[in-house]
Amino acid sequence: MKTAFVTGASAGFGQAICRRLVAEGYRVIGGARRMDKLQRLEQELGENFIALELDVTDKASLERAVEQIHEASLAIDLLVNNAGLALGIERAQHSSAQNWERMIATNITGLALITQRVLPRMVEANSGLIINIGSIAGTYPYPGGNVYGASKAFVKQFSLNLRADLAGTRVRVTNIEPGLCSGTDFSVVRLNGDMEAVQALYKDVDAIRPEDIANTVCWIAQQPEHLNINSIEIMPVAQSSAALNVVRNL
Ligand code: NDP
Ligand code: 8X3
Repeated sequence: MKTAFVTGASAGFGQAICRRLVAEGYRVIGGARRMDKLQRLEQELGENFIALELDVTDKASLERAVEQIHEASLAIDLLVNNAGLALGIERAQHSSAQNWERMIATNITGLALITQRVLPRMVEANSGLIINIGSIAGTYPYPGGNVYGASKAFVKQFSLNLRADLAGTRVRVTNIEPGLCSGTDFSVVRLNGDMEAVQALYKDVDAIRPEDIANTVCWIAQQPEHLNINSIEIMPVAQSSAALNVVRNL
């Protein structure tokens, strides 16, 4: 039986990915801070789901989680680095330093350190797949994207650089870059619980659903071992690029 470790398993994409991977026959370790949510998922999914308390911004929590996995002699075949968040949509000049620090700690430092702890055993086994959850915000700038988008640009480049370091091994790395997705807590967190703003964002838009991302993870994991899917960018049909902004009479 293959083992997957999914970070950010208590909501949104992470929860959908856990459900899908268990259905595909994986043993899944799901990490997040909210244990009540993970325990509910454990009740739903049964013995092939293991809830693991994890705060990727807390080095002690991260070390404890990785130790628990090693002590249980679980070799991770698939790591899904999904835990992440955006905080605020203000322009840089009006944003909060605290929000910036938390996004960097979660989306960059947390993701890099989890990878750093899991990778050596994958290399030793000469097998394994890392799927990072990036974002279209790592490629396309938009007002208010500032540090969030930059953190996802880190995920994009980190994924490519990992591939360079892993040359000569069979360990694979993919970056999934989704666009607008509804049905997760992402915008509730980003907009600080302003449900009117959340509803306005998704109004009359047929956005990506968490199950679409779970399907994508599953498809990547099913590819033959001689293939590496470097990146996948996904948008809802309803989302597309806009023209560059021009300000007149500046
Ligand atoms: P959700 O808010 O629904 O889920 C985020 C998950 O990350 C939760 O399980 C949360 O768990 C976990 N998390 C947050 N901070 C930490 C932390 N410090 N330690 C451990 N876990 C943490 O959002 P989504 O499912 O939408 O987002 C998942 C990923 O997808 C993120 O990386 C996001 O940037 C990315 N993404 C989302 C898009 C969208 O439109 N929804 C589009 C593109 C990318 P807990 O709070 O219990 O710790
Ligand atoms: C989330 C997608 O477009 O809201 O990463 O930044 S977007």
